[in-house]
Amino acid sequence: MVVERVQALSIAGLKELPAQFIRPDHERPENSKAVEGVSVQVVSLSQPRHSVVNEIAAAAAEWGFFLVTDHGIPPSLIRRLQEVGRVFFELPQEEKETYANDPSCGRLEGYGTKMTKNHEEKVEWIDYFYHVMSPPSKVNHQYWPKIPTTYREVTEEYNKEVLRVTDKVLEVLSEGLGLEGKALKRSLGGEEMELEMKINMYPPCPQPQLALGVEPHTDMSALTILVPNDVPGLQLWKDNHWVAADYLRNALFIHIGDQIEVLSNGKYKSVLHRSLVNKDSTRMSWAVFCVPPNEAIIGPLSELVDEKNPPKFSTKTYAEYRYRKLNKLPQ
Ligand SMILES: O=C(O)CCC(=O)C(=O)O
Repeated sequence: MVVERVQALSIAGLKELPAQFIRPDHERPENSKAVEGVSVQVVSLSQPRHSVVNEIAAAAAEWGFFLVTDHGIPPSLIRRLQEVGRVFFELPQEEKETYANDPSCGRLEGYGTKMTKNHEEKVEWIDYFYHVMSPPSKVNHQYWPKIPTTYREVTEEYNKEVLRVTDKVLEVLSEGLGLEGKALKRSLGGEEMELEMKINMYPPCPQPQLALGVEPHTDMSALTILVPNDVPGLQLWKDNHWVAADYLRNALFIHIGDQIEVLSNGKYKSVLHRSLVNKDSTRMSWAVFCVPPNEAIIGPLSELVDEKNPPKFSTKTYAEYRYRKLNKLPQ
């Protein structure tokens, strides 16, 4: 099946956006601008533990989103990660197509562009590359980019670092719920917890005021740890407004996803977010989704449920949750 890539459309020099990218009136960025003067919380991981726990727990409860600094991932590694992703997307189109995924037959890993399920649905102004990064037993290196040749080495190094930060954030979030540090990670499958890399590529768009890079959604992951390039675009839904998450060099943009919302019985919020696109610049972001294995059973943790706090969510396997979310069925 031939898929029309957004980057190829952009390079062809379109002056007007094709109809399938034009959002309905109420969704257009020109009609739903971000509120001014509100900024997201930035948490330094080098503070004393109790401050980190208090600040992260408050941000996760109020926003479902926060930035972390002083996380220990070397800035040079973040730059190399961004470089190998950028080089991949600069390859000739035919070369990128050799990595094309095929969601219709269940092959999700590789180079992709989101397709509509019917002709009414609008599409997003984005191409992406998606693959599993860990644990080793779930990794298929044959789907990873082979060019640049340093892609694997850099991504494996980043995987180690991001896993260390994920473990720390999960510990802090557990303590913020009054639980012992390992509680959330254990519920997410322990060492079987998976990290998935999605490189998002939003090329220049002729009419960015009418389009979206990704439409409003919450992540079905437990956590998403994202580093963007310096082109702004990510927005979060808070108190009935969109709020722009401004770029902060070397910070990690941490989203609470649906699985942590469920495990915490709603104490932590899964953040609704979207991304905008830009007329002249390419926006890119590197999202690492931290997800439980398919067979993990996820529901409100028993320690957080009692007569006064009945469960707000049903309990099911992650595979069942994902099937329902992808098919827009009630949970
Ligand atoms: O690019 C971004 O900032 C957001 C990406 C995103 O929400 C996603 O990949 O699910």
